[in-house]
Amino acid sequence: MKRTRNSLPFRKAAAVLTAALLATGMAACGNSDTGGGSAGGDDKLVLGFSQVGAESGWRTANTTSIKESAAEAGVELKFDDAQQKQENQIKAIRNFIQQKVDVIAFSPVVESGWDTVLKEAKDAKIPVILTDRAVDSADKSLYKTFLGSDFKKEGRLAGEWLVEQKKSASGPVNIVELQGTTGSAPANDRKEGFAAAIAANPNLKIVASQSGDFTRAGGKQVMEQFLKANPKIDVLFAHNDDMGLGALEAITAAGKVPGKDITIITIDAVKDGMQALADGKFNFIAECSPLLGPQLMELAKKVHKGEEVPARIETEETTFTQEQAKEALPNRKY
Ligand code: GYE
Repeated sequence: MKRTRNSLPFRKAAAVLTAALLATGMAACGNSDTGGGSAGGDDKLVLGFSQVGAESGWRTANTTSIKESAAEAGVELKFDDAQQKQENQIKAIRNFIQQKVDVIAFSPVVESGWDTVLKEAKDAKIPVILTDRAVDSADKSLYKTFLGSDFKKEGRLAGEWLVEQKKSASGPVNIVELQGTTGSAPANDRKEGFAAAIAANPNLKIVASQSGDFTRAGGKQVMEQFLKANPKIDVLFAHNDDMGLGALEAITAAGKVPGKDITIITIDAVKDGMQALADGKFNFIAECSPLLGPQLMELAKKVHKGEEVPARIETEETTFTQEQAKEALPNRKY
């Protein structure tokens, strides 16, 4: 049968086509109404989050906190794990921009090199929140706010405790330092805060300092080298619990008693670290909280609505001795 404009099959096909066009048109409208991110027509906030990786107990607890809080807050989370590589984070952020998410949050693996991609987000009118780690961009308009810890203070608290412990030392106290990821805000700032505090006592000397990349394997490997190269190590300052835990193996293998022959100071206070402290293997921990999820969701909602938020929001933290760790352990959340 020949199809003319007025034949029934033609009219049916045209009707179906019109309905389909209308539906896509409406979906597209819905998108632009909510800033482009809420695919599917509902008005759920879409948050793109680029995580550093899964290098430590701290990071795993941080990821859990973010995922759980997103679900509780009714936020649609697009989560990407960058495996500790800046190029992967830049790729993830570009993907989020392309997908037109409502808000982008990320924990920058290193401090430098973000201006170009942050400018792309700004041009696309997608607000950015920094969580946990800072960037060194001079242009503060490239992000809305920073949520995280005062890493310099953590380093300072660790150093001040050591100064107090060693105040009656008559000879040199040799310190080795396991730094976090090279170029990261917590490695830079913890190093600086600790060095400033121990300057109070000229007997306290850092004899070796190297990155263990915030991992247990890195901590173990670098501590082995430290032990081989330095006959007398009195103190280990590790920028996180995981590197300290890795170093424990190297110290024991070298026939030394951790917590006694070598005083061990770390940062984070995750469960495994607190257990080592309670067991007398570590001597002191400066806390760094990974539970940033709930505050991040609140901030994401606010910046999406265009509300003003403080430029910097700092987490409240404390410190633990061995006795305090024993008390705190049963109620520790991470
Ligand atoms: O201390 C460490 C993690 O950026 C505060 O990263 C975070 C640090 C944390 O790998 O364990």
